[in-house]
This record gives sequence, structure tokens and C-alpha cells, in this order.
Amino acid sequence: MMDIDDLSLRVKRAERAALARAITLVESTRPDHQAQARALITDLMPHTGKAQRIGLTGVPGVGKSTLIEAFGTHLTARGHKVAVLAVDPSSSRTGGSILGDKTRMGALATDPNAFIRPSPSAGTLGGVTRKTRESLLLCEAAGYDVILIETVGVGQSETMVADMVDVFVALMLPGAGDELQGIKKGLLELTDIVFVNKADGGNESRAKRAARDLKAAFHLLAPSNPHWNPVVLTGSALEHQGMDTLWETIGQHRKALDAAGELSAKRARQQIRWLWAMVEGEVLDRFKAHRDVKALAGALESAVAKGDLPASEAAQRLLDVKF
Ligand SMILES: Nc1nc2c(ncn2[C@@H]2O[C@H](COP(=O)(O)OP(=O)(O)OP(=O)(O)O)[C@@H](O)[C@H]2O)c(=O)[nH]1
Ligand SMILES: [Mg+2]
Repeated sequence: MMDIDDLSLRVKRAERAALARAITLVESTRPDHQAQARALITDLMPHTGKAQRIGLTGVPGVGKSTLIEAFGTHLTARGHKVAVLAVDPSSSRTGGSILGDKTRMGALATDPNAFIRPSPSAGTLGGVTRKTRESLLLCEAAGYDVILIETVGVGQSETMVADMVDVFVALMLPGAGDELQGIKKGLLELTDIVFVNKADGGNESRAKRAARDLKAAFHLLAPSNPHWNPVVLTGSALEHQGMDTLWETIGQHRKALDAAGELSAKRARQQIRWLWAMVEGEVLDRFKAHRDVKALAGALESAVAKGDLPASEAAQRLLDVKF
């Protein structure tokens, strides 16, 4: 049996091993571990909330790991404590990718003021995001004041990460015109800051052009946030160019939201959505596991599949089960 009070104390004292252990507890699927994790987080809750929560996305190869290394070391050199978390439900982060990260994040990985945690191993996106949200709280309780949450630019994971951070940064490649066509409108709507990476080695003017086109694209979109107009930056993670501007822009974003009372309002909305998302997931699981639902479901599914029964009628018959 783990001593949760002791673990809590050690996390607050910023003991790395304790933080790692606490995250392992949060990531465990064992019900007794989950109960302990809840007790731990409840206890630590008053010590959370003080970090800048930054989401980071971009297609594979855009330079996320390289940027985290450059940006992270830039910040630790200025006295910040930086935690890096990842959301990758596909668990595509196989041996090769992690090995690559070791070289790309070498300095940050050995920095005493940085803490890097790879994505929880594959699970449902909901499961992975729960673990990441709770890990974020643990990192805050351990005194990390900048939390970077990385996600690969595929599917729903971007939306989930955007919903747990204060500011969302999208990394893009220099390459204007055609490539811009491929950028999902949905991604632009989530994005507060675009960082056009790899503006180096003769790519500077292409990057500038890409930035200009992106600004135009943002201009065409109806503003999704009354407090902030998305900002497009260019830089080079490889050459550590643009890290100061990125940090400044994140600071401006924070100030703008704070001034409008929007930062705490945004976090409050996120918490409430998170609450209901967890209830919904659990209620549905319990419903589907119910004996009477299980007994009915097979026949109803095949009747619906064959077109013998409208889905609405089948749904009603399931919903009529008292559970
Ligand atoms: N020229 C140049 N190359 C860069 C820059 N940033 C990253 N790269 C290179 O691009 C390649 C991919 O960089 P990563 O940082 O691994 O990209 P990633 O987005 O983390 O990729 P995944 O982890 O696969 O999603 C590496 O070879 C980097 O050295 C940059 O600013 N300029
Ligand atoms: Mg990477």
C-alpha cells in the first residue's frame, strides 16, 4: 500500500522520483491505483494552477522535438522549470522515435530544471488525455511553471490538447500556397500562435511567404477569440532562432486573456467540460456492461444493420432498460 500523504509531500518538495512515481500511479488502470491517484490529486489541488500551460502541435518531422529542446533550454536558462508531456494515443512513439528524441532533446533531458515524460502508452484518446491532464496537475504541484504538452498533428488529439492548455501553438513548415491548402480550418481555429519552423539555410524567404499566407488565412476566418488575434512567427528550432519572440508572444497572449478575465474563465470551462466528459465515459461504460443491455444489444444491432428497425427505435428500447 502506497503512502499517499508521503508521496504528496515529496511531490510538493519537487522530488523528481516522487513526481515520476505519482505520474505512474495516475497512468495505472488498476482501480485501487486510480483511487489512490484521485486522493493524491485532491490533496495536491491547492498547489496546482500556477503554470503556463502550452500546447504544441505539428505534423511529424516539422520539428516539435527540436523546438522543445531549443525552447525548453531557453526557458530553463532564464530560471524557469519546464515540464514536457505528450499526448499520442496511437502510441506511434516506438523505439526509433524515442531514441531520436533522446538526441533531439539531449540537453533538456539532462537539465535539472526540466522534466520530460513520454505519452502514456496506447489507450483510448479519452484515457490518454485524462492521464495527461492529471500529470499536468502533478507537475504544477511539483513547481514546474511552464508545462509543454506536445501532440502529433493528427485527428482529435489536437482538440483534446487545446482543451487542457492556456495557449495553443502550431508548428508549420515553410512552403506557401499549395501546402496551405492542406491545413485544416479546424486546426487554425484552435491555434493562438503559429511558428513557421525551419526558417534557416536559405529557407528564410519561403518561411516569410508562408507566414504572410497564413496571416491572410487567419484574416479570412471569423475571429474565434474576441481577446486574441492569432500571431504568426517564423524561426528555426535547429538554430535556436525565434525562441525569445515565441516566449514574448506567449506572454502577450497570457496578458491579453488575463486582462479580460478570460484565463481563469477558460480554465473553469475546461474543468467543467472535463468533469462531464469523465462522467459521460463512465456512465456509458457502465450502461454497456449492464446485463439487460448486453442481452438486448446484439439483436437490436443486427436488426438496425439489416434495416428492420430504425436506429431511433432501437436506441429507445435500450434506453428503456433501468440500470
Ligand atoms: N533545417 C532545420 N531542420 C530542422 C529544424 N527543426 C527540426 N529540424 C529537423 O527536422 C527533422 C525532424 O525534427 P523533429 O524535431 O524530430 O520533428 P518532430 O516534429 O518532433 O517529429 P515527430 O516526433 O516524428 O513527430 C530532424 O532531422 C530535425 O533536425 C529547423 O528549425 N531547421
Ligand atoms: Mg518528435
